[in-house]
Amino acid sequence: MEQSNQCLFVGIQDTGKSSYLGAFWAIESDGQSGHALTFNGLPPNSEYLESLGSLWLQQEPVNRSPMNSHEMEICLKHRDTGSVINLAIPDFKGERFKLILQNDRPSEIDKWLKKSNKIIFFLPPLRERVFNEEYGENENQEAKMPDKDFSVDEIEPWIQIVELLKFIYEEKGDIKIAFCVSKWDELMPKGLKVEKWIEQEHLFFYTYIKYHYSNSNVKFYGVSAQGLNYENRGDLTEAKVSELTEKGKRAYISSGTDKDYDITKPLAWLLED
Ligand SMILES: Nc1nc2c(ncn2[C@@H]2O[C@H](COP(=O)(O)OP(=O)(O)O)[C@@H](O)[C@H]2O)c(=O)[nH]1
Ligand SMILES: [Mg+2]
Repeated sequence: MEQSNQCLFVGIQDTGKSSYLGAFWAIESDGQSGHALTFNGLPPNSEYLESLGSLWLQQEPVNRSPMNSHEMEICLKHRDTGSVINLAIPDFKGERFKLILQNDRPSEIDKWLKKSNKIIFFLPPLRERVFNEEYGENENQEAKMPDKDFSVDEIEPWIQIVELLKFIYEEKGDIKIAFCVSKWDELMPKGLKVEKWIEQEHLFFYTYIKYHYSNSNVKFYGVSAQGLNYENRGDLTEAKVSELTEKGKRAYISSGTDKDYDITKPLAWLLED
């Protein structure tokens, strides 16, 4: 029997997952975009998606509000072929994935992973150096023994990412993964292909992928869900961005320097055989 398409939505904190889902909801939920995938019925309990969508429309960042977010599943359909993919979102905060890195195994991740045969994996655009600065690694800290208060947040994000990918590989082997580097609007000026950027900046991660996954199972996408950096707008005034939003030319997917306003493309690729 042919296995149905079950995709797991993966990413550590701050990799643009909620922003992508907000844009996705705002752009795709009325079914009028003409993009490759469309909702195959709207999910129940869509209040959280709804609220992420209105933040996106209002050009407001997603704050880490304590609003209850729970696991959910959305079903998408290919507009041309009619084939269907279920997207499982274990939680919106990325907390579940953190538990894996602490050698915990949240039962719902086990459950979703078992069912899944495709992965959409969000990555941050920043280099390690920037994270080091954020976490104050260069401050005058005494060497500490690991203690029971050890927090996953102290691990370099790109090490967390490799650990997470290892965990997935050990469970699922060489399956199809769409890697999505968020905030691509900030990296596009570099003029690099997304894959080239990964290779240059994150060689350890890139090598892991090349060694464990077949080329045809992996694709790299740049994603700009917001279409801009709200804190550094340049000439993208609020009015200009509203205009782009209305025209469907704000959020985009990129392979490097191009813009494809169909943000369903990574999932559409996962859906292909
Ligand atoms: N420049 C830019 N910033 C973004 C984009 N998407 C998200 N961000 C910012 O990245 C941060 C983390 O995004 P969020 O969606 O909350 O990540 P999550 O923790 O993975 O859900 C927020 O400050 C967002 O405003 C984007 O497309 N472009
Ligand atoms: Mg989030």
